Amino acid sequence: MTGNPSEKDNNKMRFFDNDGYRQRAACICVRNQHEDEVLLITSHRDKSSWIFPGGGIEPNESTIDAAHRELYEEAGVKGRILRELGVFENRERKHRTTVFVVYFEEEYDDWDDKRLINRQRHWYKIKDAFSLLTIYKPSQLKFLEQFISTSPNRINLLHQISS
Ligand code: O81
Ligand code: MG
Repeated sequence: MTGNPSEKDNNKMRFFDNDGYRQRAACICVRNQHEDEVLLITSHRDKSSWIFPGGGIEPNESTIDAAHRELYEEAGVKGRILRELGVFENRERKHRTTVFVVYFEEEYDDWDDKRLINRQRHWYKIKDAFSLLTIYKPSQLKFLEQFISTSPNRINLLHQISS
């Protein structure tokens, strides 16, 4: 991706389902095998708001490729997909997001959205990510809830959330 933020928006190619829902892919990127830290990025609208990396699937792009691309463009991170968490529908905004759990492999100091819109990234403990999404992006909280309830480490994660 090149150009400024407005070019980014103008160049956006969107891919819709037959019923008019925009298709998205997103990543819950975990930092270690305990799966107790996840990667969040700042919102393009509000730099104090935190969200999961993700975005629209482009025509002729697989859902998995879109997940890798968005993670790299928005967060400057590469990883390997561990599992598909599910497809999450947002009826209000009319989009569906396929969410993948991704194991962190590499991070870069310079990435597209940092250059274009000064997007930031940060690793958060599950409890803190839960609090931030509750405040800033309730529509993505259900990604994290599903992640917690299906993680191999769910007993510890549930304990962290409730403590
Ligand atoms: O670009 C969200 C964007 C924004 C979303 C959507 C996200 O202009 P878009 O529709 O592509 O923007 O809007 P809705 O209405 O589709 O949900 O949410 P909102 O609440 O700000 O309108 O902005 P953010 O979550 O950052 O506040 O995410 P972005 O940070 O990546 O721009 O775009 P997207 O992730 O679906 O698409 P792309 O491909 O990443
Ligand atoms: Mg996005």
